Amino acid sequence: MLRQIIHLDMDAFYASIEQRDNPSWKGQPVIVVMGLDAPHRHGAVATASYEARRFGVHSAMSLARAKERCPEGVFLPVRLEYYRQVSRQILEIFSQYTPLIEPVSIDESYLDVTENPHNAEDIARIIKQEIKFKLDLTATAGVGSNKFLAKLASGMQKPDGLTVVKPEQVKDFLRELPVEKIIGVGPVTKKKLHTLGIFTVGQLATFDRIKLKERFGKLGLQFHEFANGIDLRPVLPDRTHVQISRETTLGGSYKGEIVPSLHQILIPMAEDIEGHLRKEGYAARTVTVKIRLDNQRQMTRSRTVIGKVKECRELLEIAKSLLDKVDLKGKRIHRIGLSVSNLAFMDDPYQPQLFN
Ligand code: DCP
Ligand code: MG
Repeated sequence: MLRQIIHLDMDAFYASIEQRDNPSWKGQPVIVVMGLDAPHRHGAVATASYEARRFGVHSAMSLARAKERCPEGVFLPVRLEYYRQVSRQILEIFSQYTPLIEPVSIDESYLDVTENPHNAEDIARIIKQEIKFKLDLTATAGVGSNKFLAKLASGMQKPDGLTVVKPEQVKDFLRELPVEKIIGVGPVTKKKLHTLGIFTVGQLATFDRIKLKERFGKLGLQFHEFANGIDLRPVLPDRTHVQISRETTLGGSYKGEIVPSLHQILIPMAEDIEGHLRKEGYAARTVTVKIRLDNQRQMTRSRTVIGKVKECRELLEIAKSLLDKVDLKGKRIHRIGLSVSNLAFMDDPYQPQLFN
């Protein structure tokens, strides 16, 4: 089935947030700088509002250069924690339309809306409106049948744009683009492709696959697929921040001496967590045991493993070894909790059907 993918990227993200919060800066060249408040360090531009870009100021430029180009600019320090909060608010809006959200940076995500009965263009438009209405910020969206096309589309009209690439338009859309638009084609590969007479994506698309493979190995085949608008990469929801936890209250009746019985208490929690992980197709990398004592003091012990944990038995083993490290003698235990975090796909990440 043809997929429906939306790529969303916020416009001049940090600068737009600052302009929103300080309306007197709207329409002004705002330049958000990393290291602005640390004068001994060399500041670098994190981003510039579109007004500032007209002066030639852009991300990664040195502060000194930005001041040269735009002396009248409003220079502000980065407030990363705050921007992260806004980023989470944006993800919350997305989550009303699909659970398949893959954030790729603080202001950029892929959404797979194939299962949503509405068409992707309408969803993208509504999401943009909602971001404007609720957060007073603008986003640019691209819609296509895969990630590669959706991202290219969103790059076409910025800011506040919406570009849709319909299946019948893919060929025309790609044909004249420079070959470096292909994922994985950096300056070196670009030169090599140029020596083969390949300057545009259209030329790459019709180039002999076998020759590309000889020249670039497997990557060559990948380039050829992208050039023909094929990209099978699934939208992978980021679950690394999610935690699955179970807790139980012991009411202070448990004394730490009875650690073996604490192990017993962990069993149903571990079983529960195992079931939850299996259902969602995830395994965990981090296991945490939390103990709250009578006097409200809390102890937490975690272990992150190199492999992945998914079975009750493994979970319990780690939990027990964590418990053994805590000195509970003579202490009254009020609550105990077991949780897993740092989630990853249980098997091959190329198995989106795990979600359906
Ligand atoms: N960022 C940064 N340093 C960089 C690039 C970006 O700190 N070298 C930060 C600031 C940006 C945010 O990441 O606001 C998002 O990056 P984008 O590349 O999406 O840039 P903007 O959202 O600022 O602008 P655009 O409208 O081009 O997306
Ligand atoms: Mg952006």
